[in-house]
Amino acid sequence: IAPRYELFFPIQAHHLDALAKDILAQITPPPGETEQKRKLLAQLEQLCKELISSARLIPFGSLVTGFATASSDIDCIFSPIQVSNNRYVETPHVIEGPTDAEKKRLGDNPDYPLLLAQLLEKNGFQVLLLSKTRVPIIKLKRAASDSHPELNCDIGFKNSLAVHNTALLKTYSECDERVKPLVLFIKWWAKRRCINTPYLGTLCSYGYVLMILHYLINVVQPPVLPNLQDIPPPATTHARELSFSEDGGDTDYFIWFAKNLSELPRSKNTSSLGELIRGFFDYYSFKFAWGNAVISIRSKGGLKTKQEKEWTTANIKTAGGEGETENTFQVKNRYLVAIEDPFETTHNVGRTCTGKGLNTIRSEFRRAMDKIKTVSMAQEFSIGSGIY
Ligand code: 3AT
Ligand code: MG
Repeated sequence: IAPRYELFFPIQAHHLDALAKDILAQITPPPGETEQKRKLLAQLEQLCKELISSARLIPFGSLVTGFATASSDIDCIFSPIQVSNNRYVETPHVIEGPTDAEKKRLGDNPDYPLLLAQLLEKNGFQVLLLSKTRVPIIKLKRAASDSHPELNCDIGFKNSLAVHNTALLKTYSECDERVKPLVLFIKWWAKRRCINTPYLGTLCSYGYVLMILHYLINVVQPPVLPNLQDIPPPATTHARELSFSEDGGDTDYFIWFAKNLSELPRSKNTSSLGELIRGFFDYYSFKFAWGNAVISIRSKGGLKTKQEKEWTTANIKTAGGEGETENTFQVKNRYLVAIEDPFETTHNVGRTCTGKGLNTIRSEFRRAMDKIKTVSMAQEFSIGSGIY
């Protein structure tokens, strides 16, 4: 079957290209939507200033990277207050914190997320405050009306690394015009096939983006993307651009990546979007070693092994209560899907995937490959079908 299968490839890619472009036209947010989301964020920021006059909402995620689909939420971080060791403290390096008068009005160690949640609720937003998460999150919703569109927004109280990984993703997207459509298409497919729900055992959007970047940097030949983290920083680079350490934390994250794209050579790869989509599905269906490999886009070659990273079983320690011994739980699921965060290298972005989730993801990849083969042949005979 193999040679025949290869023979069909140009036809498959051609049809897939047309299909992907058709879908992209439907899922790309209408013109002005990003602007509208930014306006909404500015309005929300204005409300936050009622709490602290210097308050800012710093966006990250798909609103900044450009990987937003029409249904994407707005992700942002509240500044200048963040949570640190269960206390609310001023974010380091922020020039303006609460004024003395504001501190006096708010009292000692105020519960900022709660105060902000109350303020937003008073202003007509549907508010859900998640305070049991590692860092509190306010989930905001507002239904569409004549005067405003629907709003879905998450406000976090600490996640400064997300601002850096967002900048990395945005820079990769600016390296080559095929990155964004490929990401949007795969995100659309993953959402539609229900394998993009971390809390139900599958992978987050960010994980899929890292899988795509690994494919474009290390797998497809010639590469579509350079490894921006593998380019040495110029000697004049400021220490602030090299490493970042969270307030209260003792880890330094190496956050450097090349940003001056005009100095990098253009990719020699001339593949169409359809060819890249097919190659992506093919790689994760048949070639990627799910059981043993760790995706590490910051490393040369893009892969590590689970043994090398000691990502086999995780031991979770819980402090025992008074008079009790400490308990250690072995968590086997933690590294089933292993995707190293490009900056926080101890963090597995794929940790949300359960055994069942992994099986579903893998069979969805193979299903997509099957459909790609069938749809190409079907379209040849004008039967019509889709990979969805
Ligand atoms: P959507 O368009 O909202 O689906 P997105 O790119 O905004 O896609 P998310 O809302 O899932 O993705 O996440 C927003 C950002 O938060 C992306 C990344 O900078 C950070 N992030 C998300 N999940 C993780 C994770 N598991 N580990 C580290 N950073 C993460
Ligand atoms: Mg988002």
